[in-house]
Amino acid sequence: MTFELTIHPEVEAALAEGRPVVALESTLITHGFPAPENVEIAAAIEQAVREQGAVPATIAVLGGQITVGLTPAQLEYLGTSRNVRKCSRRDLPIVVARGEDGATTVAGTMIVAHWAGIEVFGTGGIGGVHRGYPFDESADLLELAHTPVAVVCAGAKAILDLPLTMEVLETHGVPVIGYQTAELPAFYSRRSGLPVDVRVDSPEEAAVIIRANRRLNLGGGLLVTVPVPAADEWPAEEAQEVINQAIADAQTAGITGKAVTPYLLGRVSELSGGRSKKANIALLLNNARVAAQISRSLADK
Ligand code: PSU
Ligand code: MN
Repeated sequence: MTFELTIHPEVEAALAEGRPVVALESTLITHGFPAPENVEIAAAIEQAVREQGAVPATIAVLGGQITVGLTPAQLEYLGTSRNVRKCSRRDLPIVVARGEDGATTVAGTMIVAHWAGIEVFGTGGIGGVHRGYPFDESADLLELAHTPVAVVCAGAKAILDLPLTMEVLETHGVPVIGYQTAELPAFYSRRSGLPVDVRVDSPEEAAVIIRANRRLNLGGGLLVTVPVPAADEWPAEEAQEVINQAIADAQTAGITGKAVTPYLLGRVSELSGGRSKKANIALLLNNARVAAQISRSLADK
């Protein structure tokens, strides 16, 4: 299987030596933020991983080649190119067959990270069940059911139906771990009112559960949910109005399928005058740091 992968030498060396590696997704670069700041944000996320003593492995498909760990030039290319397919599980064979560029979602990144032997993946928020459209359920949730990677995130995006998302995670047997919280974070804001399955207070405590998941060979992933730092929080009461407006605009504009999430995130960013973006960037950097700390705990056995 691994014959399809191109692994950056630095990532390959770290994996071979059992040193900590953190997988990072690329959809947030191509579909989450506009150029050129997307490239700066991606570089800052990689830097945050490095500062905590782990090696970042940003995952994407370049010219049909599944790539683990990008060079700065590849990151720049991806962030500024206009023809990059948002790549979830179902898109992987298409981009590989056609030699296209693809930016991996949470689901796509989990698959490739697992192939490469990376156990920890840091991102912003996972996809989930869309509000008012309970059949629009992100493939991220199914991937969490099937692929043993720990996804460090700030919960599911607040544009989603969080209670239904939690129900689906429960159905699929995905443990939801609260990192220094007993409540599921709501992406831009710290609280959702929904309880997580277990609270941990340190990277070591998270690593113990990830190791148990590996030992039990349950086959699925885990979610480690980290609240946005308090200083950068966009309180739920304020966010709600903007989110409702963005959802209404998506309906009016007739946005469907995989375009829904990028549209909503972009619209929320516009309507909030940058308020959502500040929280989004802060939580991405914070999650990258926590993911790196957990991968370090996992590495020292
Ligand atoms: N969170 C962000 N920005 C993003 C995403 C999440 O802050 O761009 C992306 C992730 O890649 C996630 C995807 O996997 O949105 C979910 O898309 P969908 O709802 O179509 O499954
Ligand atoms: Mn969808």
